[in-house]
Amino acid sequence: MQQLNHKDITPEILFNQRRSFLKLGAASVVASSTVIELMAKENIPPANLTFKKDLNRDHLELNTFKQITSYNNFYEFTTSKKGVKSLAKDMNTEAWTITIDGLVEKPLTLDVKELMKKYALEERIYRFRCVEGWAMVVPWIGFELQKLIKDVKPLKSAKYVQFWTKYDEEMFPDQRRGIFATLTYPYTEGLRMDEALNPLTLLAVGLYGKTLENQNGAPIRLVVPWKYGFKSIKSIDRISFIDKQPLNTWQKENPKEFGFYANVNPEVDHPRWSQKTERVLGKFVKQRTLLFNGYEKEVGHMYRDMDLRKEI
Ligand SMILES: Nc1nc2c(c(=O)[nH]1)N[C@H]1C(S)=C(S)[C@@H](COP(=O)(O)O)O[C@H]1N2
Ligand SMILES: [Mo]
Repeated sequence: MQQLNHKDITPEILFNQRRSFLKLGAASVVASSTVIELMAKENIPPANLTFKKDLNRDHLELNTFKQITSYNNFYEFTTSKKGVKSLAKDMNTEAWTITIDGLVEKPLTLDVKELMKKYALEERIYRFRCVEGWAMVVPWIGFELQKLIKDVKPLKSAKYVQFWTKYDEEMFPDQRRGIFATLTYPYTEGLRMDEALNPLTLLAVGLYGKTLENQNGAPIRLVVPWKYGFKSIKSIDRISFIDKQPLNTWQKENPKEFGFYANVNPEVDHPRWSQKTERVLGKFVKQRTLLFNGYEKEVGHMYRDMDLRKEI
């Protein structure tokens, strides 16, 4: 450890020292060269996570930290994508536990910080596609959900995994609105067991080398890169193993427009708009939507026997 002179102590260092996540070993941060380049250019806050880098074999072009953290869907705060960031500023995620229960041999409740020490973190550079037609590329940091699933030992009867965002009216202004709220809370999502076990399915705790910004679903959120963004539920406090397909929030809200599977598919239009193309944040020209958001090789086998036009 290098001694710090008092003159070296900037407000930034003091701020970071208060962050207990630093205990995870901020000294050794490994980032891909693509990420380091962008960090220098984009004035990205200091990295505080240790992780194995993604080699970015597909040469995906990353969206900037600013783009990813300034245009968000997080209805617990507001439906205004540009408004989430400032409303989420004071969300306190310091003491955050996550409960894993239902049809498992080893139910557990533990602090997210403990979870982050338990599983080696890795970077995953993924395409991300919202059902509304915008898309981006994000360098997430997290660990495969399957690692956690294997440790809690699901029973044979467990066929689905259901996730819940925290319910806390102090934290989330739209939850306080009661019957006038935009959605029914807590926000919930689900995956079939094979989808949950797929190596692409990530529990993300950071992006661009740093713990998640509140607006992106701190301290822990799901990332399912081949499905529309609404499946990637934010700020999770409970994961349950169940035997029946759960109703997810958007399906409950409008079953004609949103389904359980929500696989990205250019051939299946949303009732009110085409899904053939998408707009990447920061670009003016639209690009073609890819089947399973470009992850057909990794996930296509799970849907071979399904009619993707019916099982939306
Ligand atoms: N709890 C919760 N999770 C959520 C949402 C939400 O409103 N509440 N919005 C979803 C939608 S529609 C999208 S596109 C992504 C957006 O993630 P981002 O803001 O990190 O880009 O979060 C998803 N997860
Ligand atoms: Mo979305």
